[in-house]
Amino acid sequence: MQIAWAPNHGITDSSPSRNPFDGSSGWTYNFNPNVTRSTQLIISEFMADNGSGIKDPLDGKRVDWIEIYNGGNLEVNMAGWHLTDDATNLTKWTFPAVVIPSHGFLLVYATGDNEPTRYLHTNFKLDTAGEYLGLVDPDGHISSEFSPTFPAQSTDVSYGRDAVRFEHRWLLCGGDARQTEFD
Ligand SMILES: [Ca+2]
Ligand SMILES: [Ca+2]
Repeated sequence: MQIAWAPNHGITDSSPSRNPFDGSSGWTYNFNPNVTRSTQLIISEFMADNGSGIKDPLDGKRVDWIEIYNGGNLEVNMAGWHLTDDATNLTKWTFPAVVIPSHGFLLVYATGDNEPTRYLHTNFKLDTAGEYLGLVDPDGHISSEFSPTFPAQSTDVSYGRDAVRFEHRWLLCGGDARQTEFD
């Protein structure tokens, strides 16, 4: 593994003189790959009442869907991450090994099927009346959630966060979710 530091990293030690980190052998560091991923993945958008939007590629039905956004600078392998609609069961559905690139999106179909083939299908659906929705990392930490519930949803209007400002917003039409396929 190679590690590099930005020229203007601003890292210092904790002494009063704040000696700048130079990467030389006089320093030690610990690399924790879990620090960034747990805070940079969000549920960016979802659809709980799909009347005329994205179709399930397996059977052509219009289904609930959830979009995940990786706001970090590293790709994330989702193996072992979870999505859940139950705050008392944070490991309800587990992702297979699928990679989301840095600043990439992944679309998950919330069909209740847990379809194990080509596309991602959760074992739960989204309640139009509103319910809990969470994204949980392999260590059980909540990375993104709508708590205690997301608000009641309208047909063909998706709900989500601005991927830059992380604010909740209603997203008209909803059909612009970035559809992602994987093999
Ligand atoms: Ca639904
Ligand atoms: Ca549900």
